[in-house]
Amino acid sequence: MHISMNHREGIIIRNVSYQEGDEIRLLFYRIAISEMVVPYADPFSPYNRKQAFDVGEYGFGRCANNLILGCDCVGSIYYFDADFNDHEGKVYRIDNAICLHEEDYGILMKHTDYRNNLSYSVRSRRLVTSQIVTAANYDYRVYYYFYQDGTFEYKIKATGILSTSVLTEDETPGGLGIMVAPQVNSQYHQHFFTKRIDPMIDGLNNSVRQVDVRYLDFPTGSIKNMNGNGFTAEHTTLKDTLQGQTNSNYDTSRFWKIVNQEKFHPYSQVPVGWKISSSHLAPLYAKHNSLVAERAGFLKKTLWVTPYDENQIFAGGDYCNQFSGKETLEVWTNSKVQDIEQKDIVVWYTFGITHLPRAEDFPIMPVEYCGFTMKPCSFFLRNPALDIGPTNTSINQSVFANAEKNGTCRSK
Ligand SMILES: [Cu+2]
Repeated sequence: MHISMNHREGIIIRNVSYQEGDEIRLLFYRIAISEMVVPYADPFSPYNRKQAFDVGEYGFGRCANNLILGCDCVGSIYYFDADFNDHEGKVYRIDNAICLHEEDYGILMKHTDYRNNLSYSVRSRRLVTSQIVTAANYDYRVYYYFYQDGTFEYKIKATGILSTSVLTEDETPGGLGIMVAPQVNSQYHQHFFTKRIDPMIDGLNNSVRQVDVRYLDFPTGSIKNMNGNGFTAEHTTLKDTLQGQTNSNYDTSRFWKIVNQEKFHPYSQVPVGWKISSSHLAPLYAKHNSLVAERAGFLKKTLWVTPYDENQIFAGGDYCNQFSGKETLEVWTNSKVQDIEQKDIVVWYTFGITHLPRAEDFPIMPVEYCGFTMKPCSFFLRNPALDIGPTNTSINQSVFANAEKNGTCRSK
């Protein structure tokens, strides 16, 4: 892969591929954040205008921190600096803008044979590239994780200071926030992150399949569902840009797969693919004809699939500041119905946090996590991490707390 940074999107990951023997398999052409929006819930002036666009208005690169060894990043760290231009065109440098390192992430896989109690345990090491963005009051820690089983994970860790307002002595938050200290009101709000994912799963032409889990229609007691326990997964290929606008559905455990319909897995008999899922899929609670929904119409759907267009990078429009919302992802997608099946496509995926602040978030907020994962889904022949050996103490230098003894991850 290539790692880079620009003033607006912050870290950009390009040309992600996986080498399997001599074969290099293409995965993703480009992954970056497209827009981030924080709409607040208070409908009264001046807060009705409070809706930060942290990518388009602030810039994930421009607001990047200088990362500090041992504080922001621990371990054996490689840093990248980032060079930007100021308002006069002069170059300025952010030292240590991007961090790259490996870290232990618990157990990748393990099995204990219950008959003889022999076990085999492989620890997970993940490659991390990260940055920290300070957008006024909030600090967003941004992480791209690459795991040995092929999993990609994008995680946001939000911390920093709540944006608060002062109440008079007899005023209350009125159901639109909570008091985190006497007369200090912290309003309800949401943090949305819209990722632009340009896939190339085993080639440039890809499709998106929606997966919904449903119980079988056959009634309990019928021959095809005698005890009523049956359920199945329904796969729907999204064919055009109207079908390509879709929402999460907890009732059907819905997720999406980016697939290449020209290449099938020999055992699973399904197109090779990459599954995208998140447990942080909040709907936009502002009304869909609100000011914020006009500027950020892309928040009305969890997923958008569009044909690749090199000019369509920013879901909130190229020039976001004080923008009316005329050239957003929602507007350009709805201006014309286009075919998206087995084409060079772009996937726009929104996740986020609905933040009803707690008293414990004040005066500085402990980290709140959200993000999504992409996992190979009948892409590899079998578990691609089988080539990783079992771990032992000579690798990770673990010791007993109360004795000088060595252990091994193979018991007996
Ligand atoms: Cu918040």
